[in-house]
Amino acid sequence: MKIDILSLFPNMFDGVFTESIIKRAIEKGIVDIKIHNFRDYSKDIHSSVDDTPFGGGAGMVLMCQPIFDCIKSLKTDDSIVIMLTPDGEIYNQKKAIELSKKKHLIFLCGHYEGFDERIRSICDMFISIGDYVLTGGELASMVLVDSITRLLEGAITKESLDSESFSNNLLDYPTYTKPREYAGMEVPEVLLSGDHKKIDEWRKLQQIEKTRKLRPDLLEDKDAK
Ligand code: 6GU
Repeated sequence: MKIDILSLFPNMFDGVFTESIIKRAIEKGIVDIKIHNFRDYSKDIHSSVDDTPFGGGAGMVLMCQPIFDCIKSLKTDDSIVIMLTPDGEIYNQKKAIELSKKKHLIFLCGHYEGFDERIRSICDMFISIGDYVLTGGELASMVLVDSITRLLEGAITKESLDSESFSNNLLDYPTYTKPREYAGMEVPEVLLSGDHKKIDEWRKLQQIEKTRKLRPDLLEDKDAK
């Protein structure tokens, strides 16, 4: 998969893509991530990317030209252009799975200000990562890249994906490692039994009970996946 990220603050991405699973996925050639500063596409002599809003009001508005030109230079027939914006559709695991099947994603990050409304005309999707306000779309795009990359073939083992939270609309079951007893707390007996049928049943039951207790909304929302 190819991912292009348009941002005015490319340095914000340092570290996130150079550690752990994403780092390995890049090294293995599973995902190719490039950050583009759309300021580089400004045709203005001062390299401006924003201006004051028509009609007045506070703040600045990201203008069409640099973003249109940057996206035009990257877009192919296989591309999905996604604007990260607090007024977008709320992101979830179902969306992550859907996006992990695409060939090329282009993420557009805003910062402080809004976008000129006409920029929406060249975007295919509008995504928010939750009902709170971030200073920009950068952190949101990192959340998307992380959650999508780990789903790509070869990034992590298939077993890790099968039982994890939100697959089948259920939260993950509890896990334990050595020692058997720590600070007076024991590992559930069934996990030490060696009876894998019983262990599977116990884990499934734990998933259902945990979800009912912590996230009953997931059991009702068959679409959430
Ligand atoms: Cl995608 N952008 C901003 N600025 N704030 C957000 C968001 C995105 N998602 C949640 N809050």
